[in-house]
Amino acid sequence: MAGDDYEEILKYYELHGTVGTGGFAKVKLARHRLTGEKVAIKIMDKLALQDDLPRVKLEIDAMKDLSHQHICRLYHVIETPKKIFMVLEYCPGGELFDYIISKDHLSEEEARIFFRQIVSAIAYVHNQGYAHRDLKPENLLIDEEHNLKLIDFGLCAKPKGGLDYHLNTCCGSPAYAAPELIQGKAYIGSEADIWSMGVLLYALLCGFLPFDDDNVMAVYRKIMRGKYSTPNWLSPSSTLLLDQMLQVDPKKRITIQHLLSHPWLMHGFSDTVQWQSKYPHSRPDAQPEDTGLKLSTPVTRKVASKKHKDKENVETVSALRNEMPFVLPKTPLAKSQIETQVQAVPLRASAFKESQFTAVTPVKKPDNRTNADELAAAEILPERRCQSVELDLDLAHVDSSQKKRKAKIFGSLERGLDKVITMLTPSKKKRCTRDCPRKLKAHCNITTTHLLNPDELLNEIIIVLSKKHVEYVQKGYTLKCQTRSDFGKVTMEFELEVCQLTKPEAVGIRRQRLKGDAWVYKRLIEDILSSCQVCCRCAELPDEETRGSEYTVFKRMKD
Ligand code: 6BJ
Repeated sequence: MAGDDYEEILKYYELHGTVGTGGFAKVKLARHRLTGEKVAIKIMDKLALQDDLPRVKLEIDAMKDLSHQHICRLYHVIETPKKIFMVLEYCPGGELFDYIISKDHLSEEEARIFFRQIVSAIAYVHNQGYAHRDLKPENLLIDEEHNLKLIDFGLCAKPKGGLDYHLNTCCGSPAYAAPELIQGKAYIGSEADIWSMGVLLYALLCGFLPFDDDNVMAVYRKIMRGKYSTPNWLSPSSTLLLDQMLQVDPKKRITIQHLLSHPWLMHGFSDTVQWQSKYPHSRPDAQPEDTGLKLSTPVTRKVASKKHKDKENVETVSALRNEMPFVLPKTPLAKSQIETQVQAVPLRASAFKESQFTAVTPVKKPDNRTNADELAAAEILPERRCQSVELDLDLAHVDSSQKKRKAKIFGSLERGLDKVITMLTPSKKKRCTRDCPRKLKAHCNITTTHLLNPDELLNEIIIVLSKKHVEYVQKGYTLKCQTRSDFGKVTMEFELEVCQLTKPEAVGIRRQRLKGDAWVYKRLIEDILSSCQVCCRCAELPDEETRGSEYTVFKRMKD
């Protein structure tokens, strides 16, 4: 029973809205019942995981091993017969990707602040003997203090003989992949990470990718040539640093040690990048005593199907930690030590054309939002109906004093009663129907409009979605959208929510990518927003340079 799988997690956490879905995982916001601490919970279905289960174990082991101010913390793991729950540090600022696109691109100063944090995290990761192998702005989240936290260690590698051992698995996102990796050559994980960091820095400074195309093979060809253009706003020192990172020959590429004190990273700073962990030393077996949660619960394995192995290395690593930076053995390759599994490179979805958006969506009048309407829409998309049962409403519906009270009440109750309340909570939430837009604060995921009438905007968006054959299900002022490939596979999921902004008083659109390629999503959202007639002013503004024009919708609607 699904309930059994959630029973354990619900003992400790109140679950809220979904903020991300992947192939086999979804991320929900949650709150620790006793401490009130907000967390994000990655929920994975073991059956759906199948061959990817080892990747999850790898991610858990890596996150247990890594404890750093710029790496998302793993507080708690719960395993049930069917699910794995990873309780993770809460990063309400969302993805660095969304932050970049909301600003077009970052100033050199702001990019430097973020990039120093990225270098710090990666220097630490490499020093611990790991390579991340999927560095991209979607895998960097912004926390409450506007600091970056690296996530998603599902593709990381820790070669047994140290990081100088070659790897063979081709993984990560094509646009960020190093030339040696896409050529299928054996490669050094740390060198490949430096290349991805170069692509990442380019995205921070430019707002678009250095090697991009609708066709994945063309992306690969561009990467292998290593030629890219730079917009005129880049300073010579930024261009030089990018050139040092984006060297096709990995041996000519700058190393992480050199990055720590590179003039570009030092500019305006008196210190080199501090990469050592500022957190107290690690949890030997991820017993979460020092997890940051004031009141925590032990790692729970209701049914421990397999015991974690690979404990031999952990001690050695702890002994090396912070003491022997980057001194890793340079031993020749043994065949048995080369990873042989070659993973299929995930296809980048940017080749989507409008014509590929197939299924037609139920169009509903926004001023006539009834339960019957929702059901009708859900019937057309049955999988959405299932999902909407799980998509419980977020905490914003509850005022903060109520939230605090709730946490307190839960804290003082016995376990049994606690469970009863847990079971009652969802149905109570379901009663909340929204007949006015939520009041939200301006945020990088919110586009401000000049409009004052939310219904007019909602109507307009619905018309545009239908024209573009984007499927949606309406839930009050939220449109849960998805696109599909010609084969019916869901390629992208995102939410658009018409909201009321207070300062300045205006109607806004909150957007949230749940699934799919971030850059494809960006183009689609820009297309949708610029197609809204009520915002037609945006489209009439003079074009900037070819590249820039693509990215101005967000900004123009704000101006
Ligand atoms: C991870 C995801 C960690 O408030 C929010 C907060 C989004 C936290 C957020 C706005 C919002 C509010 C309500 C409803 C919808 N986090 N925090 C994957 N791996 C490790 C950590 C995370 C994800 C997070 C995201 N959003 N949206």
